Amino acid sequence: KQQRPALLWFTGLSGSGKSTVAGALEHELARLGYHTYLLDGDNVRHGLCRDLGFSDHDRRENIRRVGEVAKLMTDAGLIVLSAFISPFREERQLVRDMLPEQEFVEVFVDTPLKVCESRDPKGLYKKARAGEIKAFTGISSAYEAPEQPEIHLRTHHGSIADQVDLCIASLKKAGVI
Ligand code: GGZ
Repeated sequence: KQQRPALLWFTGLSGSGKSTVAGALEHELARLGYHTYLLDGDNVRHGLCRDLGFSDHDRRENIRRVGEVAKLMTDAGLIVLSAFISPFREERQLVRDMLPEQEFVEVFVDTPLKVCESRDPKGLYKKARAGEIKAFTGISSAYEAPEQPEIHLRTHHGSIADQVDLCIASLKKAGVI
C-alpha cells in the first residue's frame, strides 16, 4: 500500500482525548493497511523518558526525545502518531523543524479546560486544584495552543468516529495516504 511517512503530532490538555483519538485513528489506518506506530506516555514515559518529570525543562526534554525517535521511525517509512500534551509552542516547532516540511502534521485536540476538568478520569485536576500536584498543565503550568494546526479537532462536538473521519480526510488531502 502506498503511504508517505508522516508524524501526526497530537497536542492538547490532559483529558482532552489525545490518546483516545490517536488510538482510534491508528486502528483505522492499520485496518486500511498502513504501517503505523503510536508513541504516548504509556510507552515513552516509563522507558525512554523515565528519568523525566513535569518541570518545564523536563517537558522540553521529553518532547525533544519523542521528536528524535519519531524522526527515526519516519525514516523507516512509518506513519507515526504521538500523543503528548507538548504544551510549549517552541518545542513543537523544534520537532516540526526536525522533519521535511510535508511530514509534520500538527493535530490540535481542542477540548476546553472546563470539559477536561469535568472528565477528570484520574482525579488529577482535583489534586492539582488542591495543590497536591505542582505545575499541572492548565492549572498551574501553561498550555500554549497551536496557532495554525494542520488539523483542528473540537472533541466536545461529535463522536470519536467523527474525529477519525476528519483526520483521514485531511491525510488524504495532504497526500499522506
Ligand atoms: C500535566 C501530568 C502532570 C502534570 C502527571 N501536568 O491525563 P494523563 O495524566 O494520562 O496525561 C498526563 C500526562 C502528561 O504527560 P506528557 O508526557 O504528555 O506531558 S508533556 O508533553 O508536558 O511532557 C497526566 C500526567 O502525565 N501528568 N503530572 N504536572 N500532566
